This record gives sequence, C-alpha cells and structure tokens, in this order.
Amino acid sequence: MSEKVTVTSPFWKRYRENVVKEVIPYQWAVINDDQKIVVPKDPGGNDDSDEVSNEWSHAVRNLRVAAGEEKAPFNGMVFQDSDVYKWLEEAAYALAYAPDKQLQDLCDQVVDLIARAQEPDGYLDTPFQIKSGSYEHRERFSQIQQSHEMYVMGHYIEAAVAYNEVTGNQQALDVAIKMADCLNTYFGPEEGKIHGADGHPEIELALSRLYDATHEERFLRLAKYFIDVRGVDPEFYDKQNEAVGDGSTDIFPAMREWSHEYTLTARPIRQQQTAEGHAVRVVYLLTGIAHIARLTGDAELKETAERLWANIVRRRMYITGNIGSTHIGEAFTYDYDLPNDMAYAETCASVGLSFVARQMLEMDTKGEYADVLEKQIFNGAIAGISLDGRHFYYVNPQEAYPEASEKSPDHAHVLMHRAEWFECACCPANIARFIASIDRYLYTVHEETRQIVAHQFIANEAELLDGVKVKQESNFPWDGHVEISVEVPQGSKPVDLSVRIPSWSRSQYSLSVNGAEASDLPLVDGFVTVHAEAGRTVVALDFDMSVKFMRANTAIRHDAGKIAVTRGPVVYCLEEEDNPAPLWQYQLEPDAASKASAQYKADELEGVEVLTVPVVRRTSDPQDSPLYMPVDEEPAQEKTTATFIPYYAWANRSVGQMQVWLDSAR
Ligand code: FUB
Ligand code: ZN
Repeated sequence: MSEKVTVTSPFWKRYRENVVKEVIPYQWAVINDDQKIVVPKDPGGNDDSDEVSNEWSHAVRNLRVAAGEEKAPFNGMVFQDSDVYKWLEEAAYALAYAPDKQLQDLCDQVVDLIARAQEPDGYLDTPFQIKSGSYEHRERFSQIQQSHEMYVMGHYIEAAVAYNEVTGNQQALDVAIKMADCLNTYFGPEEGKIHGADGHPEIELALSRLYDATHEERFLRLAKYFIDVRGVDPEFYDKQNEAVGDGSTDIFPAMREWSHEYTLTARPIRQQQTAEGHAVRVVYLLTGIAHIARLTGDAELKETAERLWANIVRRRMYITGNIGSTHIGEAFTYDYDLPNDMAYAETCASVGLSFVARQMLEMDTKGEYADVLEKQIFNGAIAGISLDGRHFYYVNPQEAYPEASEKSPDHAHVLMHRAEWFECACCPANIARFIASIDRYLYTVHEETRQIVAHQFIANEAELLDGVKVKQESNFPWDGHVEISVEVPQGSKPVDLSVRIPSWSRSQYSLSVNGAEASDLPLVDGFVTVHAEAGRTVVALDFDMSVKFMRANTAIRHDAGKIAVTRGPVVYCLEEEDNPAPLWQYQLEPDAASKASAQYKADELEGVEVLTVPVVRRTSDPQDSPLYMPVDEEPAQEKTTATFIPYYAWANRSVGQMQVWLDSAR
C-alpha cells in the first residue's frame, strides 16, 4: 500500500490508541499465558472437548511445542494458532501509526518462533504437528471440512503480508511464501493433488493478498483454484469424512451432518444464488471472490460477488450491519429472517463484511458498499469490543434481557456483558485488527484514472497518489460538517475526488467547492465527483444530522410495527441503565423524531452524543393480573422521554435490558 493515511478523528483516535495501550498488551498476555482467562460457555456450542482449557490459551505455547522447544499437549480449538496470527497482524497495523521498538522486537521474536515451528516443507498447523490426544492419528489435509488447516495458514499469511509491509521483516514473508508453496504441492487441478477447498474459507483472500505483495502468479492461481473447486464435487467433504472413519474421532462431529447448501458446496460457487450457511465463512469467501475477480478481470466471478453481496445486505442484514440470524451453525437462515433477541451477529462476520465492502469498492465506486462499511465502522463491528478494550462480544444481539439469557436455552448465546475472552477466540483479535487498520478503509485510489474515492468520513491526513495530499476535518459521527481539502502539487496532473453522499443524508445535504455552492453536482451511484486541478481544492459538506425514525421492510416480521432511532450513521438503542425497565413498554410516536434532541456528553461512554427522545410508556399490569384480558382494559400510558445511546456503546456500564427496535405508538 503506497498510501499513507493518518487518522486524526477524535472518535477513531481513541479507539486506535486504546488498541495500542490496552488491547495489544492484554491480548498478548492472554495468548502467551501471562494472564488466566475466564471464558463463558461457547456460543457456537464447540466447547465439549477436554483439549480446550477454559483457563489458559496456550496459543503461543503450542508454537513452542511444535518447534520442539517445550513438551506439552496441544491445547485449544483446532484453529488456536490463528489467535497468534491475528494478534501479529493487529500489532503490525498498530506499529504503522504508533512505532514501538519493544513491540516490534516482540513481534520479530514471534515471527522467529513461527519460523522455527514451520516444517521444512512449509506446513504449519500446531495440532497436526504436535499430534497429542485426539490429533495423534490425524493426517494433514485428510478432513479439510473440519481441520481449518488452510484457515489457520491463511491467517498467518495475512499477518505476514501486513508485518512485512509495515516493518520490512523478510522472514515473515518468507515463511508465508513457503507455506503457500506447501499448499501448492498438495492442492490444484493436477492429478494426484487434492481437489477440494478448506471448510472455512480464508486461504482464498490470504493468497490474493500474498499475490499483491509478491506478484507471484502461482499464488493467484492457487487462490482462484480454491474458489473454483468448491462445489465441483459436492460430495468431496463426505468422501474425505468417510475415509477417516465413522465420525467418532472427528474434530467437530456435528459437521458431518451439515448440508451441502450449508457448506457452500452444493454447486460451483459461480452458480450460487444466495448466501447460505456459516456467516463468517460466506463473507471470507466473498472477500476472496471479489479480490480475485478484480485481479483476473473475471466478469462471472464479479457477478457472483455482486449477487451474494446483494442477498446479504438487502435481505439478511440487521440495521446495525450485523449478520447471521441463528446461533445454530452460526449461520444465515433465509431472507428477511432477522430476529432481534436471538440474533447471532458474530463480530467476525461484521469484520468480514467490511472486508467484502472494501474489495467491492475497489471494483466499483458504489455508495451501497461504502454505506454498509460505514454501518460496521460506527455500529455492528465496533460493538464487538468494550470501551476499555478488554472485553469482547462474539454475539451482538439487537435486543437483550438478562433473565432470558440466564434462563432460556434459546438465549444462552446472548451474553449480557462482554467477556474477557472466549474458548473459541476468533472475535477479539479480529475486531482489534479491524480497528488498527481502519486507515486502510477510508479511500479507494485509482492510479490510472487519478481518481480518489473518499468513501468514509473519519478525519485524517493522507498522502495519496504522487504527492497528492488529502485532509479531512470533522467531528464525525457527532457533527455532520466535513471538510475535505485536496492539494495537488504544481506540475502534477489533476485528480478527480469522488465523495460519498451517505444514503441517510441523500435527500438533504449541502456541498460547496472552494466556498461556492455546488449541491447540484450530479450524484452517481451515491458519489459526487469534484475535479481538482493543481493547487488546493476544498470540498465542504454538511450532512443531515437530524434524529431519524426508521422502519424495517414489511417482510421482516420481527420488526413489524417497530421503529429504530438513528442519527447520521449511528444506530441508537435504549438501555436499562438510563431508562426504567421493562423496555418493551416504551413506544415511539412516528412523528416525534423532530422533537428529539442530541447532546454531547464528554464524560460518558468515552464521549458520546446522547439522544433524548419523547416516548409513550405503558405502565405494567399489577402483579398477578391475568395473563390475558380484553383489549379495552388497556394499561395506562404516560408521555415521557427516554435516553438513547449509540448501539456500539451498550453493555459498558451495568447489566440490563437493551433494545434497538421499539414499538410504534401507532
Ligand atoms: O471456525 C473458525 C471461527 O470460529 C469462525 O470463523 C467463527 O464463526 C467461529 O466458529
Ligand atoms: Zn468470531
């Protein structure tokens, strides 16, 4: 990446400083066993193995054992190594904006340990190297529906590309290249190789990144092979599973029962019409598909990405941007099925959808991609981390009740407070690497056409193209005034600056260029484009920051007759901490949005715009009232106000009810 973007946004600077000061040291302490963990029951139901400690991660120790430097059994989920790799990747991004010799030394040591753990032929996946316990007789790549071998290696490759790019560490990249070459010897269309793709996509996107870093065609070829081989033989996983036994020794025995639809192997992916199965797997795969479609100019693959993207964001996404409607299989279900209190909405899925959005934006300057990315940036993804940086959500409900989480098995996956860690710890480092790399999500730059696409409004100073400087100033998302200045050096060719007009402000915004009113500039796919000649061009925007009441598509039965409150890109929620329970007694009058007021509270929730909104509150029936009664025996109602806070900030104070959607009073 040749662009250099320095984030200056107060909102995002706080998050990124928190990653440096709190998250990286904390997560290192956990994976390096300097800190004991207390983990909740696994939301995906993966915690019945005695090879998973719920007190220690042992992720780094596993590497030492694989390197032959310590004796211990393998511990953790089969993909435990990826916790170390995602940590390394988040540290790499952090080093780019907060250089730190001590952290870099530690990362160098981790890379060296990884290199020592790697087999001479490039293979690296510690459970399959340590071979303790149930792994004793497992062969490499013999059960790739379940083994996550390429998922794990993909995460290493991503980390290596990032770390090499930021620090120049060549050893990191060499290990990744050796790893990818190892995969090349096992997989591919040639006879004698394995003709299947990993059960958990990730390697596709990782190899594409390795290609970007090395320009070695063989990595792109292999990435594309993994996309194209999926679903060619729908029985591929079944055959591999049967070959290793009857299932009694499987890593995830339940996976045998997964349908071909769920594993996205029912048909070649180019024929897939809808986003099925495990949400994170789908979005990781889509990221690879979009990346490879762009690199190879494959129009059919691009259409596949567009089709699946559209299915997700137009039919299967929560208003906060979260995805994944059921904890059973951590999966999508069907169009418009978006239960609020039972949502799964894994943090990794939001991070993954952000990856897809970024890749789609590389192909096309379309507002929808950037709008969805913005949803993650200010809602769905960042809800996955507490404001103190030491607690994490895996599941992100849109509605939560402590008693339901405690007593209803259906709601047991919905935690009422963010956890210190998880047995299946995929989310904590994923959200951290997203935050640490947010500077890479703000612009898309097209060198050939000299187009700079500014699709996010996070204040920053950037150097893009050949010496072209872009500066964004704003206090977004609290304030809707945004100024973007572009400085094109004298003698350089002009550039086109395309700026997104967010969907939530499209009907009302103002825009000026160098002080002259320009709100009538044509809007193309959600973007306006300003031509910037050598010198300084200033684009000033004022977005509509009024409080808006939103309704859902009538096909979403869970939200029928309900209203959600938004302001700018931020989705709000009601929390018991600010409003007496039960929250389901609060109703919104559809025309009351204009009576809502916003107030910035610097001392609350790390600085937050709080909304005071008129509501109608029904009184609760007296205790021991009958369960059912005629409607004319209406409970009394009072007009009052309620306090709304941004959804991402919920569960940072006390344990209590939370709701995004409220009943409409009419
Ligand atoms: O399987 C690896 C990761 O663990 C997935 O991406 C998450 O959904 C969790 O199941
Ligand atoms: Zn996760």
